[in-house]
Amino acid sequence: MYREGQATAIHRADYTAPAFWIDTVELCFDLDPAKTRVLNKMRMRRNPDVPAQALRLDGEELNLARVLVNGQGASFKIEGNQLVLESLPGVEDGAFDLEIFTTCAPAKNTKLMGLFVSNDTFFTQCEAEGFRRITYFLDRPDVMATYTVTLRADKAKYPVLLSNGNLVDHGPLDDGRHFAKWEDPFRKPSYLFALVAGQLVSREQRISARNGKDHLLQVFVRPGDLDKTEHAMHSLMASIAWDEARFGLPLDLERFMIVATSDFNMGAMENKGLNIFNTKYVLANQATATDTDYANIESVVGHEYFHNWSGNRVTCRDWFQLSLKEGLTVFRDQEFSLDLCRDPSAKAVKRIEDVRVLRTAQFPEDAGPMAHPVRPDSYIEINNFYTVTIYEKGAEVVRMMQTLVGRDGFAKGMTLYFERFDGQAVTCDDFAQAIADANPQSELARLLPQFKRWYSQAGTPRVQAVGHYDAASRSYSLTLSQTCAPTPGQATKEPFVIPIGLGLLAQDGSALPLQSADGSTLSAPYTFVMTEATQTLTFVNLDAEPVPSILRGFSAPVVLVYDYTDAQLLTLLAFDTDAFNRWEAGQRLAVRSAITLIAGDADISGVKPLNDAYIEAMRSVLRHPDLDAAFKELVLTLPSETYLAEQLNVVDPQRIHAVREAMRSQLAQALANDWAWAYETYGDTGAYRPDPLSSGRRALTGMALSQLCLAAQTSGDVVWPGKAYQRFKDAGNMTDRFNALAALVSSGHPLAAQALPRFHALFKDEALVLDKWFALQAGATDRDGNILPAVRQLMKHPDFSLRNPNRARSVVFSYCSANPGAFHRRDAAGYVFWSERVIELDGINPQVAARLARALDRWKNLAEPYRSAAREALVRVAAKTDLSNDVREVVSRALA
Ligand code: 0A1
Ligand code: ZN
Repeated sequence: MYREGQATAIHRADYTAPAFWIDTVELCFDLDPAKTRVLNKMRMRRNPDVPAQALRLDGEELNLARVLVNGQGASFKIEGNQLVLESLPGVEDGAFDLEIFTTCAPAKNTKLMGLFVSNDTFFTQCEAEGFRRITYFLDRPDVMATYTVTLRADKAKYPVLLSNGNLVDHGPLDDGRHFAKWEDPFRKPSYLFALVAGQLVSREQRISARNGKDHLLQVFVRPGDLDKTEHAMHSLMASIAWDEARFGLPLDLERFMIVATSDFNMGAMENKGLNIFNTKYVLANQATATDTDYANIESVVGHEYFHNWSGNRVTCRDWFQLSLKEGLTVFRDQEFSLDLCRDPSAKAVKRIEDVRVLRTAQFPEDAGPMAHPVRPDSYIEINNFYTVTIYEKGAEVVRMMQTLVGRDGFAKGMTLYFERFDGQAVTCDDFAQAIADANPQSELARLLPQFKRWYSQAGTPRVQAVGHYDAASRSYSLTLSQTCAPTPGQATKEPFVIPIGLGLLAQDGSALPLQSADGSTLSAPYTFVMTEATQTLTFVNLDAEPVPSILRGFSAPVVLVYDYTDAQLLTLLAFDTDAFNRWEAGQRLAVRSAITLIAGDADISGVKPLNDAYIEAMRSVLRHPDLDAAFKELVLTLPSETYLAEQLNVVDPQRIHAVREAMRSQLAQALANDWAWAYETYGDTGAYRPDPLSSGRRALTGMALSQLCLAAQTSGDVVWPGKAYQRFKDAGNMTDRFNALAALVSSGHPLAAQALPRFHALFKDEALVLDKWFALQAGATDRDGNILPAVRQLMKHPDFSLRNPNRARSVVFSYCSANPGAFHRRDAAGYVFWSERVIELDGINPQVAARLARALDRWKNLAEPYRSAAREALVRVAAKTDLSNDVREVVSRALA
């Protein structure tokens, strides 16, 4: 394949409006896996605001048969991936019809972009630039048209024919074929186009909205999967109700469809009225899905549904504005899940989980070679910018806006945003301006230009806090300083607007009122809005030095540096009224013990990294009568190896792994009786329901079992591994069954060798469960380098295929991206495996290959010999001449 010379960067500053508009599109498909014929008839007109120029349409891997302008043959040329029409005779001022006939080969489409086939069913994926793989088009989000789509296909093989909008006609054709005609009344960019054709069945639900309008909701799956659609349908109904109630945003379509496919590059896609989902985020029943799966389905169904307003009704002007829809929609799905938690403790758990993702995935991105602002300035391949920065950091930026204008003020801002921009393609600036304009008296309105640095400056700010208590004046001052390290292309940064949730505790743990020097009492919860490089706050009427609780609720996506004493952290862990900081105090204690050992050069074999105070604190949390199981599980989970690595300038992954494992096994042994107590206390959760409370109990029970099996490894106890095996066999739901299996596998117990084949045999026809089976083994704790050979073996398993993204992720990504202790080998064999897989995958699916390529993003921080070996592996990949732009961009940035 010829790929060289295509890789040119696109810059945000170069944006110009399109030279032509497309008002209507009529598409007609003759669906055939080997050769699908596409007739595309567009009503177009020149954009009078742009100098007259040739019409350039994007197209990729298409066979062009015919081009007609106003029904007449027209002259055209092909330049690279563009169809160019220089002269459009007689149409200079007005509108014209352009008809294009092309064919494409869906069965050969392994990239899963454009029109592809999965399990004999046709699907499309058009975001970001997939529509050009279906027909020649102005494939950019600011060109919005209304679509009429006719699908024709063999009726026996493809009984269900779906596209966006409303079904307006259908019927039989000759030769056993049939057709369906769909009309989408809403103007949309091409990336929201979709079609599906195949043998599918659906769960249906009719609902009446508040305004009395009736809607048909459908969840389409393969026959046999219908018993796994109830939760997705409930999640969809809950999403519809929530968006009406919280933001006054109704469902605007008569019909809303979700279709599941097992071959999908991402989680799901918000095509107008026809969401296409990875099966992972639709299918669930208690026998096959875990509590985490249930929670993910709820939030992804919500996410795609919420895009109907934030993304579809108001879309992005260009792909640099991607976070306009993604950051906002992640914020919305997070709020949805939070609002569904009735209990404050469950809300805290959800917030902690979201922050954990941000800190273990986005913070490293923001500190590495792929760092980019929430609104990037340039890219080579847009597919590489569907990142945790655009999504999760983007959501934090929206969250800070809500903090600055208040919950009601934010809702007003959203209303104004949709009033102003409905039906348009707009920018991040437009969004921020609308939120500020709806709240003219707010801090956001006052600070808007500075606040928008969150969109333009990359990197995670560090906020250093220093406290000083003055006994004579009974006052406490807190000096805050912010800095942000350079990122690629941005050497210096201006100060950010940083909302900092703040409280003070007395040494006995009680909450102290916040009194400022002028004598006024600040109402709780208090948020200080930091704007300068350095600022000092003073609080008075304090009898002793207080314990500061800073960045409550993780009020901004920053690293907080404060030199807490162990005693202060223990006070926060035991008493802070802010659940986030309570959890954070436990994490800080664990990080501290780990880092001291990791960064030193003492021999660590047989070491016990945790001190008694920490262990006793963990015991109190575990045995606490009032804390929820889910919260306990979070507190007792040690910081991940990835998070620990981020705290170090020079990373020795094996030392990190060894220290963390030592901590885990120390906790297992020291708390053995308490784990047993927890297992007995929480182990029976009754009839299965995936609600936060009982999920939390299962999570804690699973952790207890895993710790008890780990302790058994040292003590030689056979009882707990035996109980784990029993639970594995008898469990009434996948969460308990999988946790029991994982306990055996992660402790390296011989019973795992019996349980694994049994699990495979039980679920050999359940692809999503097999993914878990593969992932568990590829992600297992390394013992003497045993994981890499196991992974190579798994790739030879008859159920393995690199072509299926879920399966590739379950083996290759679970090893390379999620198992640092096994991947970073002194003999560099992990990196060799990685480079082979990146190259192999690139020939199949560049998007997935480029994600895998990112596993070595942080190679520059590695200690020797890892650093040199990782670099060599990157160089080996970069040396390939026919790499995709996707992988090329990632490895060149890594090596720059
Ligand atoms: N907009 C989708 C994410 C998505 C992006 C690209 C895709 O192409 C393979 C697929 C999905 C979302 O945010 O859910
Ligand atoms: Zn999204």
